[in-house]
Parts: sequence; C-alpha cells; structure tokens
Amino acid sequence: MLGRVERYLLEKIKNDGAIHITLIDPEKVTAQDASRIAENSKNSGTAAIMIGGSTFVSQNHLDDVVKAIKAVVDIPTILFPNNVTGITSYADAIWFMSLLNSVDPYFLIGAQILGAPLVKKFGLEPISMGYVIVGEGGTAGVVGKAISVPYNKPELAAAHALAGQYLGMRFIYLEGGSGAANPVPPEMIRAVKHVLDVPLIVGGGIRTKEQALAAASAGADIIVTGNVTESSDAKQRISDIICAIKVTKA
Ligand code: 1GP
Repeated sequence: MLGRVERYLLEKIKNDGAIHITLIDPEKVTAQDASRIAENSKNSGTAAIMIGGSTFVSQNHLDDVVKAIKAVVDIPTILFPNNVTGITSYADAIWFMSLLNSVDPYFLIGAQILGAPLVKKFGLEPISMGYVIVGEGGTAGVVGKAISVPYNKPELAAAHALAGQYLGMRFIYLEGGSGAANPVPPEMIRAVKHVLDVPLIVGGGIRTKEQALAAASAGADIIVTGNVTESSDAKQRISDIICAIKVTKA
C-alpha cells in the first residue's frame, strides 16, 4: 500500500505536470535558516522539503533542523540520507534509496540494512528510490564511491534506471551532483524517461528557470534544487522555476 507522502507526490505530478522539491542541506544551515528557507520555498509553490547532504551532520542538529521546518510548513518533509546518520524521527518520509552505480556494497544495501529497523521504529514512510550519479557527480559521487555515468552516455543512464525500476524501485533519481557546473543534459533525461514507467527525479546544478524548463520538457517529473534555495533572491528564483515547469507539462 502506498503511503501518504508518496500518494501526495504522485497526485501532484499528475495534476501539475512537473513539480519542484526544495533540498535543504542540514550541514550548511542553522535551524533558523532552515525554517526561513522552507517557508519561502513553500510560498513560492514547492511541493515538499527534502533534508540531506553528502557529508557529516550531528544527530541533534538534524533533529533541530527538521523540527524547525515542520514548525513552519505543512508540506511533506522527506529525508534524503547519505548514511544511517541521516535518519531522524521528526520527518514524514524517507527516500529509501540505493546508489545503483556505487562499487561499494555499503551504499547498495549495507546502510539500508542498518537503517531499516530505525525507519520502522520511527514510523517514517519509506519511499523506494534508485539513485544514479551522473556527470561530475560532486561530493555524493565521491562519498558514495560511484562510477559516474558520463553525460555523453545517456543509454547507460537509461540502463541503470531501468534496472532500478525492474528491482521494484518506485522513483529514479538522476543526480548531477550538488553545485554541478552543468545540470543533467536534456538528452540524458529524455533517454531515461523513454524507458521508465516510474517518476523521474532530476537534480544537481539547476540554477535557472531555463534549465528547469529544459529538464521538465525532457521528461523530469520532479526537479530538485538545493543551492538556489540558499541564494539571496531565492524566493523569486524558485517561483520562476516552478512557474516555468508548470507551464511546460500542465
Ligand atoms: C543535490 O540534486 C541536488 O542532491 C541539488 O543540487 O544543490 O546543485 O541544486 P543543487
């Protein structure tokens, strides 16, 4: 049975075409910053808040960040963990994810085995997701020991994504790496979308409405932005991104 957050995401994709999710990296912000970013993003029309980063964060700080977000917005909070330490009981859901192109079994299934009992204990809604690192891949690629799929090999990205879907994953995430110089190219998104039946998430290096529009037009169902949300003109930029992707697919 699908959980509440997953149903909400699917419904919103169906109604809006492509949707936007705001990523907050708890390592980069105070709890106060996090609540301000979440509130601004919500007012700009973001569908949900993802919380996670690629490196270290203390458990207490993660708890405080999620609590601060939940105090100001009612849209779903979804954990985006890089490890077992990325789990807190205060969120609504968790991307229960496997890094499909990691060479380290820890990121394929090891961390998931350690984390699963906590997810159960905390009553978090697990949303199964296949994570594929592409292009420069950023910190996530290094930490996750991924063999990144080059941007000029869209068919390889499609094979990874399809394997994830056949293994039962209900979302696929193409990750260009936070702060990537170039976002995932439309040709790669198109090739992946062509073979997939499950929703496609795309993120990494998306900074402008033009880039978001290009990703959505190529088939991204969910656009994730992180860095943009921390900029001084974040509210306007996120509104522009959301407006652009709605127009494309609605
Ligand atoms: C990282 O895809 C996300 O996991 C977001 O990347 O910070 O570049 O928006 P940015």
